[in-house]
Amino acid sequence: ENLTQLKELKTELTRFTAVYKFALDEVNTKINILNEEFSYIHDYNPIEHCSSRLKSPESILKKIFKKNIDFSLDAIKENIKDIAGIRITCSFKSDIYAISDMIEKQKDIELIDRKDYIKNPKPNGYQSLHLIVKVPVFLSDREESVCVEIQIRTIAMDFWASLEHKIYYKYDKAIPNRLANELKAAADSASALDDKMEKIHNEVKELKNESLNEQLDEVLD
Ligand code: 0O2
Repeated sequence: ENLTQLKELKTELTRFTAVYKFALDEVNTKINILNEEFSYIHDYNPIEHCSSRLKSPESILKKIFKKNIDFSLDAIKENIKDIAGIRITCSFKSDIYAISDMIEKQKDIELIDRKDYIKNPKPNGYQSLHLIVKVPVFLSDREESVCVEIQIRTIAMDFWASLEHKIYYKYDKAIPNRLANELKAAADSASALDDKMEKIHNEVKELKNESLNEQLDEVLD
């Protein structure tokens, strides 16, 4: 009986996740607008890369078992907040906060949760800013508030996270101590690299401004 119930739930889940796809489309459009507008103002793109994914019915089911959640769509909606996921990779740490502020301030976005693993990295070294937001999706006969998880990180943080993810699965989630220490050290180096790159970027910006001012003075003289 459980197996039939599980099969039915899997079919239902496929239908259920459609609304999350619409929410992803909406948030992606918002992010594209912010990126383009930012590049008009600041003369560079703060977003290097943006990708989105829908959790598959299989992964949703796995999470239900892992977290001991009820076999119902309401319980899934309430407890699994990362069915729709967007990952934004930025050039610099300051861009992460600029982008997240712009997203959080939008009138139709409700901030449900915010985890700053940049200010407070995980013990293994993981860094990223995680937002859980709710967006309204307008359907033919109703409006639904849908959760989207947004992970924002730099290229260096993303590089680290993708390697760590592979190692985690390779060792079946029990990484040998020596490797874990090396990974932590690599996360610290990635963070130092981010700081250095941002410092250089700011100096270049300053030089650009100075030379613009000089040119302006010459024209005005
Ligand atoms: P996947 O395959 O990326 O979806 P949750 O388990 O989501 O209910 P939690 O643990 O409080 O609750 O969420 P958190 O801390 O916000 O992290 C969720 C996601 O962040 C993970 O999703 C990963 O994508 C990423 N993440 C968190 N910690 C790490 C880490 O140490 N290493 C790497 N590489 N990624 C991390 P999933 O569902 O685990 O995986």
